[in-house]
Amino acid sequence: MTILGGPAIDQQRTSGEIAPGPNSQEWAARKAKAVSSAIGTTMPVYTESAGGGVLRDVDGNTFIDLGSGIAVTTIGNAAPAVVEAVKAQVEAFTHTCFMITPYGPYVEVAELLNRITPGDFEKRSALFNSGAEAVENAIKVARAYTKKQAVVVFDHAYHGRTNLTMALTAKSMPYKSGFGPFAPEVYRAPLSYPYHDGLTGAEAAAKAISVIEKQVGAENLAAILIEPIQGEGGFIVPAEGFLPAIVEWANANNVVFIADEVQTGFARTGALFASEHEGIVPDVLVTAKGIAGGLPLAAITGRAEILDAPQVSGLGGTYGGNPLACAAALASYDTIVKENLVERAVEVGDILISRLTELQAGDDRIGDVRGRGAMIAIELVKPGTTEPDAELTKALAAYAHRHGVIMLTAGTYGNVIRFLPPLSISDALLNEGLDVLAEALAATK
Ligand code: PLZ
Repeated sequence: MTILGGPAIDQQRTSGEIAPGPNSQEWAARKAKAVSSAIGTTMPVYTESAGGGVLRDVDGNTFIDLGSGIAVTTIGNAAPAVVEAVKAQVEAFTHTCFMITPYGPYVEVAELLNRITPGDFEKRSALFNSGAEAVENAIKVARAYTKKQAVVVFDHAYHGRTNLTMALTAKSMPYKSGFGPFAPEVYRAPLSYPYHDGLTGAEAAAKAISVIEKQVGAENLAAILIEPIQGEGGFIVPAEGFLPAIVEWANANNVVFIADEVQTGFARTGALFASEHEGIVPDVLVTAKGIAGGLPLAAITGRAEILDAPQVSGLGGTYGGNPLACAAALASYDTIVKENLVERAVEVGDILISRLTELQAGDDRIGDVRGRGAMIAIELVKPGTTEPDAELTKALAAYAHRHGVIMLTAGTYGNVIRFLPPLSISDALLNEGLDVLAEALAATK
């Protein structure tokens, strides 16, 4: 592993209990006066630098990063190739607006996405700034192409915080509550959730398709939008066969199948895209987060006839495909290839799964261990049941935070801890982070 990058940080965690130091406290006080209180923070410490799976705060405390800034810094923080590419681009020009005087890196990113996403048909791409913006645009092209309006999404889905994507997102608190009215023509179908529904993929798909046919009707349906592995919903991997059956139904009914790979994309799951695990080929695939090593970039990529369906100038935006973000994306993909990061994600996943199943064997509060590659979660339940235990989940995350490990929660019921470390993390640091989880479990027994 040669991509550690970032400023020179001791590759270790500050030992003992960490209380936010004076510098972080001072920033927190300024935040309270300057920043909308609606913007929450998971941890009370302010970042000074990060790299190689370690983050250092402004008081010199160091933390093991098991969250990658929510699946963004997959190739590591301040990865050298990204830093170099962005430096060169920022010195050449920062912005012209691709819709006014275009530039090559945007076209190169589109060519790259068309080449590396599943499906060997003619493709087109369009670039945006955030996952939510890209999801919105995926719906726009699906509606323009099919001349239909309805969109089907699934239980536990997360697709963003803009008006349309709030409607697509399942969970009310904190994402939607008080922010309605929401966009119309959005319908929700049951997801395959093996730990809770006990259904095979085929059975769960039949249930979802029946809801779609009875409550929406293919003749009204523009698109089915799904995360191949749900992110915020709790790293839910549908039972085998569920996704292929949904794709097959969509293909047979002139419905655009959109995969939201914002969280799963770019090597995270032990494949470049999670769609590959079951060989599904989305009509449109949405990417963001891990695409550009931390710079804001998002994309939709799909069948040429669908992406070309809207009128000329029907899609766009001032910053979409910003040259700095495009330069970062090209360098980031190079790093994924050169450092064999798809394979690294599989290795990271093997460590996570074996350590977590070992913990599960001695602890009946860990109901489920699931995920793929470096996208693994545990679901915490009341012993002997499948009833969610959000209190325990909160206590475990808080223990980890106090002991120098950045650990994220997820799930509709707030009872999932998810592990999505940067792939630049060492095995030793990853294991140390998991040791802290083991300590936290022991401390809460
Ligand atoms: N689709 C699958 O995971 C973003 C959001 C965290 P943006 N997930 C993290 C939060 O609390 O805001 C996400 C996702 C999937 C879409 C999005 C939205 O991507 O870049 O945050 O807009």
